[in-house]
Amino acid sequence: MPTFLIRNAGALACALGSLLAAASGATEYHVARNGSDQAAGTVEAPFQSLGHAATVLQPGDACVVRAGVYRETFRPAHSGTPEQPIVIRAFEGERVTISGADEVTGWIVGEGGRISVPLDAPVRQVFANGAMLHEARWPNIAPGSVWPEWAEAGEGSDAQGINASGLPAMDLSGATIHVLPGSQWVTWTRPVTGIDADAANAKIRFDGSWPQEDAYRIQPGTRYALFGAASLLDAPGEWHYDAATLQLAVLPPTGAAPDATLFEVKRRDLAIDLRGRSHVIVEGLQIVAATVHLGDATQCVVRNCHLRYPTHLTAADGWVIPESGLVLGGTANRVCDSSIQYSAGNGVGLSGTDNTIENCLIRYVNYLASDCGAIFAGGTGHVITHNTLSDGGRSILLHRTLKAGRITHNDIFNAGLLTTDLGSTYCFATDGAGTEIAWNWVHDNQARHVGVGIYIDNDSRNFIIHHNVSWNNPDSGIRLNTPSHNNLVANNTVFNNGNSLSYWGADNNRDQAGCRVVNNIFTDKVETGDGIVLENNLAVEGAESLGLRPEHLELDASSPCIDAGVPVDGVTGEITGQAPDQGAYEFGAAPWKPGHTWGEP
Ligand SMILES: [Ca+2]
Ligand SMILES: [Ca+2]
Repeated sequence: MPTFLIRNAGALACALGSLLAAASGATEYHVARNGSDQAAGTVEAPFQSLGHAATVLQPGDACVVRAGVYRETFRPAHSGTPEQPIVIRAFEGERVTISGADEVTGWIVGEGGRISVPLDAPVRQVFANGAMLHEARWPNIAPGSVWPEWAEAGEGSDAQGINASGLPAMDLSGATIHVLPGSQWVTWTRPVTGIDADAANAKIRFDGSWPQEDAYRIQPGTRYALFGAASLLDAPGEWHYDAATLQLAVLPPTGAAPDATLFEVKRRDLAIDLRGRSHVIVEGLQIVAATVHLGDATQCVVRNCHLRYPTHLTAADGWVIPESGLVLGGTANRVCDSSIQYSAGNGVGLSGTDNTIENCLIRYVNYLASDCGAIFAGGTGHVITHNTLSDGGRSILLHRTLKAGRITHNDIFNAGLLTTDLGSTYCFATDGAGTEIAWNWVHDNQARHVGVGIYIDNDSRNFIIHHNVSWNNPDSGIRLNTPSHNNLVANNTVFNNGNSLSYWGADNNRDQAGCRVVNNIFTDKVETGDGIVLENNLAVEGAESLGLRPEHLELDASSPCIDAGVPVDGVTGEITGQAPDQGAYEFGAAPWKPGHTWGEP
């Protein structure tokens, strides 16, 4: 089976990188917090900084980092070679953190438990004991959450302002408004220009000059939040930076005594900078408040690394996709056995050619509520396999411009935590050029409106969608919005959704020419257009009669789906019994399971 080979090729390359490095290491340099950059860099006399090690590493060398927090960016001066990669890794069994944040001390305790400190440079993100605090805002966010809370615009709200009920009278100087208008697809931010206190309700003034068509119109009920004004600092765990007085003020989280709390402020975007580098292996590092950049990199590997808060953003601009998360561009790079959590935008921004994301856990993404996801994929030929991808403000795996990709064995859930009309996987007007979406679990889309499992939106073509299980998606398990051409939907198990298979097209476009739907199990409504071939599907109402439930996706011995399928070129793998079965699991074969394999970070 081709997928099996490719999956193992990926794992092999991840492991091979380590072996090569271990075998070839021309020189092994050590770095420790208590070292010296004037030392020899040996285990007995280590360097102190990653920056210094980065200047001396030659092909085949390794940088072995001892326990501690390193507040700097590692950018190797040289590339490795295929036979002699450069390696940076944690010393065996030690916890090494590269942080984009700097420690802040010298707090002055003021009224009401508020503490403050003078800081010259503007502040973007603040942490207390490693957890993000929130820029002073309204409505307040629950402690421990990254998801914005919203207020709803009152009657009379429009592009020039929002009528606010429930907003205490306050000075909003310096505030920004974050708005989720119209159909609640994406958000915009704008500076607040004033507050009109004479109105029956306070009217928050700003320039809402994005297109005010239906989908984006500010109207009664539009969701919004305010942040960035000193007057909004009223809840434990909030902060405000005053650019005039150059003071950072914090209301410490409940129970966080200022003397016993580590406060940090983000100061660097990158922890590991491999832009334009080749054959560098990064292994076993904790990375916080900064990210890893592999733009234009070649055959680099990031393995067993755990990123938290890779990107923080506060400016939203509709459908604009900010560069965010781990940036994976270039050619034949691999990110494996790693985690990425708490990104304002993407978990991974994927571009370039033939890159791999494998056995990763990527979640808590897009709290900015833009069009970002756990993975935002463009480029060609990437392999996205055996990942757990969950908890996003909008779609989870976006493949808007990905061609000839392989999206296999991923567990994808909890899309739509902030916005509407989206897919756990999503593309629009995309030629997949044979992109395969297979052996994934796609479930529990949380969107309040049009929450879809596998969403192939209007004018998309040349996708092969097979052996997926799609359930608990309130709109549809699979959508082929029209026009939809040459898409193959085979051997999927689609149950407990609003519809099993559906479509929508502008002006009632029904064109699904060249699409084929075969060997699927559908337990809900199936709606198709013109030119599509439905063949040999089992369409029955109700999942219970088939024994399907999330904890038991395989067929029962009595299932009518056993041996009820027909062979499909390029899709049917090894079979048991007389013929392929319908649905995603072949009765009697070892059951497949998607997602990462290594547990919690
Ligand atoms: Ca507040
Ligand atoms: Ca069979």
